[in-house]
Amino acid sequence: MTISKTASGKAAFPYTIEKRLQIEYLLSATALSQNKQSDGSDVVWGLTQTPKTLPPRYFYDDRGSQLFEQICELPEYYPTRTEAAILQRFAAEIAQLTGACEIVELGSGSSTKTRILLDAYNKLGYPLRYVPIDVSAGILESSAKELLADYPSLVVRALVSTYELALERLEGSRLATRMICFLGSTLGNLNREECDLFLSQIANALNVGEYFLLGIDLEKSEYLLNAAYNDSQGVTAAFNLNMLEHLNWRFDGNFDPAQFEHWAFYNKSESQIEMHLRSVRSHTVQLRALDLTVEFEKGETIFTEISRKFDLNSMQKELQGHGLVPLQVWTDPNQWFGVLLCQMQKTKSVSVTA
Ligand code: AVJ
Repeated sequence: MTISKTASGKAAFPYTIEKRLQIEYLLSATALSQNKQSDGSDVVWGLTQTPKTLPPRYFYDDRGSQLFEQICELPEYYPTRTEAAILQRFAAEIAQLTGACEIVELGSGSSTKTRILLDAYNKLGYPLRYVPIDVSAGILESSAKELLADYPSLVVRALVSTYELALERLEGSRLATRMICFLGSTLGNLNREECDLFLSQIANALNVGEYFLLGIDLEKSEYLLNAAYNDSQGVTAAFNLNMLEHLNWRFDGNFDPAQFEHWAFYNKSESQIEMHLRSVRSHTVQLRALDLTVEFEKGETIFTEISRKFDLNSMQKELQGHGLVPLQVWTDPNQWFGVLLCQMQKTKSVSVTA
């Protein structure tokens, strides 16, 4: 097909989908060998700790991402639909506040909520530029293609990457004012220290005046929280157990998921859901690619995830401390979930560590 040119010589729309899509694989085989984060050293470390632990990002192989999509539809799992309703209601306001911008999304998954934002920017006639970042290549590719088919003027530059790598890679290059979106309360997976480091990385990847859109799950009744992570259909259990299959595949292992059970509860004093896998009997597991043999006692656990529940006021202070100034905070009538739009302040604050 021919591409029409504008007076400035720049190509104008429509482009074919291929021309509007660029995918970079920062987790390809070659990238992996240079990348300490993905060589399995974190798995070896976690499985040799007491108690044993595994990083939550190993939930998300292609099947894990599909199971997570299913979790989002569960009657007990309120966060996704609550956040979507907040975005639905306030996306126009978000677009008005930021003006035209390049939307960078960390942990984009199937990009369902992104459509709400894209629609709002589209309505104001802003150019649509989307940079989804996810560790799951399959879901990233298929959702990017669906978006391109539905938004004829959209340009997508997808990164198959962890957040850390992507934020490093992003730092300099930008096509427009940047808005980094971190939705779905994925921030809840990070402990206080990791959260602090992560927010510094966000601040670093932003120029003065650019934006950070954050969705966080809020503290609420223990009953609702426990139900959301112990659904009656057992999808969350399958999601938790799938991490073992993922490790088998990635590191040539022989985990038998039938030897483990899902265990999740709300730790009120820490304001966090904790998810574990509990070994139902004593047995041994091998991960050949990591040269690792792991012994499990009956009842022994692997800590697979924390999901922190936040307080809106403390979060605003924390963001502010990183130079990310909250411009506007939105929530739902029950105050179950919060969405914050922050702007990188005029002079980057220099963090002083004692
Ligand atoms: C994607 C991290 C936000 O913590 O609620 C859902 C993951 N784990 N059910 C969450 C999850 C179990 C989810 N996050």
